Amino acid sequence: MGIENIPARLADHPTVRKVRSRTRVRPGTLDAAWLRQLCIDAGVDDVAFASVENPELAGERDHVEEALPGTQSYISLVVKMNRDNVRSTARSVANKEFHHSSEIMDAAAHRITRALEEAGYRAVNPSMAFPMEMDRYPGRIWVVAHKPVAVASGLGVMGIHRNVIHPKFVNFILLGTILVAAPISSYGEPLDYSPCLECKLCVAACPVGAIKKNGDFDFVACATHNYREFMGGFTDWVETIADSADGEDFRSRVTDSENASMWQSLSFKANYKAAYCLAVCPAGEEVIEPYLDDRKAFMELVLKPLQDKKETLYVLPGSAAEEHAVKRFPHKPVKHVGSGIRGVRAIPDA
Ligand code: B12
Ligand code: SF4
Repeated sequence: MGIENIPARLADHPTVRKVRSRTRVRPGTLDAAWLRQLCIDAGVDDVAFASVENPELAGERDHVEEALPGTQSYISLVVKMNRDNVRSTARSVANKEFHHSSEIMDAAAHRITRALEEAGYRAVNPSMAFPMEMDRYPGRIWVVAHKPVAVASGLGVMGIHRNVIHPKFVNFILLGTILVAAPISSYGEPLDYSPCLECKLCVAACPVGAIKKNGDFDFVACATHNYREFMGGFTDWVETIADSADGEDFRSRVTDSENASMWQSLSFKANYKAAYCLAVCPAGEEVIEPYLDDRKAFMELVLKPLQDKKETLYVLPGSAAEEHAVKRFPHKPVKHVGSGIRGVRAIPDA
């Protein structure tokens, strides 16, 4: 619309005069090579693109349209984590690695989004994980599901543990997605093989049996133990406070260590209790060599310390997770807890 088509009062405004006097650049198709370099320079380790039209991503479409009306493309991002930190039996070390890498991802995605905005494109960078849309909890709290986008873009394939395995960096990665309201000059293709070796080390490592040999995933078992200090686990802890007769009664239900750990989660960032499925995965070009050299030695070095670690396992009473924990890890004490989610045992529906 030319300046002659707007009301005189608006046309005379200094902002309008300034903007109308400069050459207008209309954002067109994003050049894939330029965009890739922009992402790498912003701090990610790998990047690929997918179209919203991709039938594999049909389930995401309404969600991303809500987040950024007019979304046309996904920019799928990978940030590497430091491997031995993730493998450490010290939870503080592994958790710091997850949290720090997640900050790198969010910062990089923010920088890329800023650059796109300055180039005239509409784009949003949903959080790599938390914070999420808790008004929808316990439904779909995430804005965009990063895993299917990464798979459709060709950055990796889901392994038995249902995490994306990158052909080089394996699962020592976090994922991010930027939504952009423009087409990209070329989109990725899914990999033509799965980097997963089907070695089942992830099955052997999970202390609550959440990962099944056939690739099924017991979401509740994982969330109850690993996410003891997040969402449902936190709600269950609060209910224990509410249900306790007095301080002494509360201390008989929750140990000092558990309370200190909850304080730490609330003060810094929430503690994951495991992630052992990722820690032990030997696949991928950057990781596989020690496993190929000596599989037994690899298991002694990486799997056994996590299996041997004495730690409390949180399970729903009578669950398959409890049965698995007692049978496979008799040296790890099992503690009965509630899920903190209505309708998922131990909390009645509202
Ligand atoms: C929900 C969620 C979880 C849930 C469910 C996991 C899952 N397999 O979906 C829980 C809390 C268990 C979880 C745990 C972990 N997660 Co998580 N999680 C997500 C989240 C927010 C969405 C996942 C998703 O897309 N699900 C839908 C479909 C695509 O996944 P799906 O596997 O096909 O289907 C599963 C879910 O539907 C789930 N499910 C079933 N019923 C219900 C009900 C509810 C209420 C929910 C929430 C889920 C759920 O079970 C299905 C079967 O696997 C993403 C972040 C994001 N915005 O994408 C991170 C993400 C998938 N998580 C990630 C990580 C690293 C982890 C942990 C290692 C965290 C940790 N440090 O311990 C563990 C690993 C557990 C595992 N083996 O999967 C990474 C994975 C990176 C990768 N290489 O693929 C992501 C992508 C975060 C990121 N930005 O990098 N996570
Ligand atoms: S640990 Fe083995 S089975 Fe599990 S995801 Fe990695 S390669 Fe696949």
